[in-house]
Amino acid sequence: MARVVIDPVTRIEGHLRIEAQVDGGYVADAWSSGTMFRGIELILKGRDPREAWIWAQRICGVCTTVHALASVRSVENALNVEVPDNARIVRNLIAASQNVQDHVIHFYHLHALDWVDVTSALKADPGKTSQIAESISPWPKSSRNYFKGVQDKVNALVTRQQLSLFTSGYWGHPAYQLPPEVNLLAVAHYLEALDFQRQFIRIHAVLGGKNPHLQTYLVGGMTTTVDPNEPEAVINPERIGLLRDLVTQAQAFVEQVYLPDVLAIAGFYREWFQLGAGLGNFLGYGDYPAGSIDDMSRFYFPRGIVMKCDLSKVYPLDPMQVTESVAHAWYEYSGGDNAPKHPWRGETNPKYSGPKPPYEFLDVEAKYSWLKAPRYDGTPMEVGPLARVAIAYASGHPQVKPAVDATLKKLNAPPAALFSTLGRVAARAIESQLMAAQMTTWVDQLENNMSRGNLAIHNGDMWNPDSWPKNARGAGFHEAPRGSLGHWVEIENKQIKNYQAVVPTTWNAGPRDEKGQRGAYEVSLLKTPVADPERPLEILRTVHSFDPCMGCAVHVMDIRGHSIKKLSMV
Ligand code: NFE
Ligand code: MG
Repeated sequence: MARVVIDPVTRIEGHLRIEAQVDGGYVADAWSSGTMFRGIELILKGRDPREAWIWAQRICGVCTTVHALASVRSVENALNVEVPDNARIVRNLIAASQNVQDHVIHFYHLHALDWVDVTSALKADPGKTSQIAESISPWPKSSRNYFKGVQDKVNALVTRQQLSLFTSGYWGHPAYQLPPEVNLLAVAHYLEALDFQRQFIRIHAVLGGKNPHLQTYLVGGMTTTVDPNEPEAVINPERIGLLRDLVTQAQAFVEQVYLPDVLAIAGFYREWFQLGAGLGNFLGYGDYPAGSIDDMSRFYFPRGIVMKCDLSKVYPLDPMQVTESVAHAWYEYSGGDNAPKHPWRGETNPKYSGPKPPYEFLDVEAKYSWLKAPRYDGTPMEVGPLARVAIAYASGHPQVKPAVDATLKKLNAPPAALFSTLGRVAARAIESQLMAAQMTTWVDQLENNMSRGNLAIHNGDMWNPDSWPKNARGAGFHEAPRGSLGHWVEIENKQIKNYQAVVPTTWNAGPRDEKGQRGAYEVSLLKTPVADPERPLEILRTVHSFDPCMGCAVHVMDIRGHSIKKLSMV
């Protein structure tokens, strides 16, 4: 029996500690802890709600823009403001490109090395890699010489001991199962994906002025001027052409590189379609409006709940059922830590109580994380690409259902296989494919509006605070790359009285609640095989399959101590 401590978990954003009890080669119990406090909800208090998005956006630099969007939506909801159609479209394009870029980075740069052994790629026959590449995709960079060049490049890095990009991996671990040729294919695409994501996110530079942390939001719309006759306008025919080019490149990369790689790699790890299922309960606020934000029936991703992995039914979602528990989090609530609070009554009162001497492990019987524990109707839920895909699939979504069925067919797997570690990986790739395709529709809509003379991008009706009610409150929702994001704002006398963000990674990586119910990571790790407790690669596979972002999750110190084994990965 061993207590495995992974702290810090790397190849994520932020500071995550996982403790797992490993008995007889399997995880018997697990605890997830965010080890850093930030306090952005407190920083927002007393500010002008029109500038909330600028501060809220600093919750994260990875999903950079998502908090800006949730924030302006919460204030628009409070002040009852509609945004013009062009602002809706620009926001959809910004969010969808964030989603695609984030998923590509996650698969290649944050997660692939859990499945891909870089050192094995050096033993590959580049000619065979070329044959494999050409058998699964029309992607042009697939010749023997190309893969030989990649192999030589990696070999030179190894010889010169410049492997920093790939250092401290568990190379040679028995759980790696790809043949050398597939490892080489993945390493080549790891490097190509670096270039792709850098090029593609120019979309944010166009529509947001910069990336990360876009600058073009406004409560009531956007500042991205639309004018077909104005070369200085942000959106004009030339820019529409650039957007179209970038979207076309994204479609090609996702369909010809990302998705085929996911399928190829998954084929060698089929047992991971049975591992890491987790809670089986999924929540999605839904997003990507086709009209008014209040017309949820026309969202691209529908709002809803799937329970117990049952894809035959989607339950309605009522945001009033969202609460956060601090029974095991380093906060205190007026009214007692065992009484969860809805975000409109939410409080952020940090109270660090640390682990107990000798500081070896988290004090899991008491408080052990800076993340609160979000719950829906008292039940822990998973959020993220798998939740969105499962809810849309169960709703019979006209694009999502065929895309999921096609992928499952290629994998020769039933829909139940989605509920797994690899199911999360596959859902993220499917979602990227769908989003890249949908972006062309939004570029078309923007062009149509522009050519018909519909140039409105901002609604200034509420810009004078004297027109606001004395008291108002609102909620803004967004489906961020890692899942369902909610911002709740209370406005009094033109200032923010209270601001609460309940964030995707808080849902997934949160600790136990007052009833002792585990969070999504904690459940998904149960029964994970661990071949070597000194190198717990399998635990990282499942944790990384959620794409953790702790900066987001804590938004709101390191535990110093000693453990049986401290482990870190690149
Ligand atoms: Ni910091 Fe984030 C996303 C949000 S995750 S990455 O996606 O919101 O909690
Ligand atoms: Mg919060």
